Amino acid sequence: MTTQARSGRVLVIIPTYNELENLPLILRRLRSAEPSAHVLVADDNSPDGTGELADSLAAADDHVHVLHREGKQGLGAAYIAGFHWGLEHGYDVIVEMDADGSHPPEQLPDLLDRVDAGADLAIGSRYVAGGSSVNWPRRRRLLSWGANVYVALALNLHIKDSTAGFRAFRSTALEKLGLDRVNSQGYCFQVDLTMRTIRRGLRVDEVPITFVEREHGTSKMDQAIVVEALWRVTRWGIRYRSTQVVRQVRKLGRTSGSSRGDSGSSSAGAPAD
Ligand SMILES: Nc1nc2c(ncn2[C@@H]2O[C@H](COP(=O)(O)OP(=O)(O)O)[C@@H](O)[C@H]2O)c(=O)[nH]1
Ligand SMILES: [Mg+2]
Repeated sequence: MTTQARSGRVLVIIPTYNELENLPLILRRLRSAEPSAHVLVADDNSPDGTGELADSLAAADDHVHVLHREGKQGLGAAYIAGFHWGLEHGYDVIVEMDADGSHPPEQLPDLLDRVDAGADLAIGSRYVAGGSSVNWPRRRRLLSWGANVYVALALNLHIKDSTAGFRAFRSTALEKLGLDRVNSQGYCFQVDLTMRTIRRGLRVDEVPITFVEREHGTSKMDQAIVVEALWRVTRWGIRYRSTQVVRQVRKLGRTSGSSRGDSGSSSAGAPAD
């Protein structure tokens, strides 16, 4: 594990909504685990004053920046705004990390090492050998497991933890994903970006991490987030499977040497947007 000699400038985006107790703790850990990395706190006008606290922490540390957003618009929207900020400011690697300590900053160097070794996206995974989750309620474990099984069946991504939110993107990869067309608001945002990265033929590596349930504050996961994930993944799955069928039919048409001049047209082959 190294924290030196990164091949580029690193920005860690931390989205926050009511994370007053957690923010100073996570920033301290992050700054010591990867001292050269910069941090962008993307706060959605948290009623508990997390945004103001972020401002005062940023005033005392030139590696910390704050993006204030008008109101709660979901994790996906906060990350998209953060990605644009990071790309505009010339960072080479952009990281997603929760504020609540579930993503141990001490394991960030492992993700960055993998990007340095050539990955376009390094995912901190609970479900590869060596990965785990600690203190997670049974209900959340089941939800996470079910979501990953459903995504695997619907989208065929060959990723063990496609919903994971601790991840490092190479900026050149992010620029290819069509960020302006990402509409996922809640946590299916993670699946959306995993799918886009894979469908564009980019390299995705999974790195084992230990996910630790938060000790302070409360989760923002709610039923609407689960419903959004379900309908979006189902829609992507139907589109992916129908594209496959059309491709297969075309292939069969070609190999059977048909001379009937197949004039049918279809939209098969379009990348998942
Ligand atoms: N800016 C912003 N951050 C959010 C929003 N929803 C969740 N977050 C942050 O995203 C991270 C993960 O959320 P959390 O509630 O811990 O989700 P859980 O781990 O799935 O229970 C935390 O840092 C939250 O503060 C949102 O709508 N806007
Ligand atoms: Mg959490």
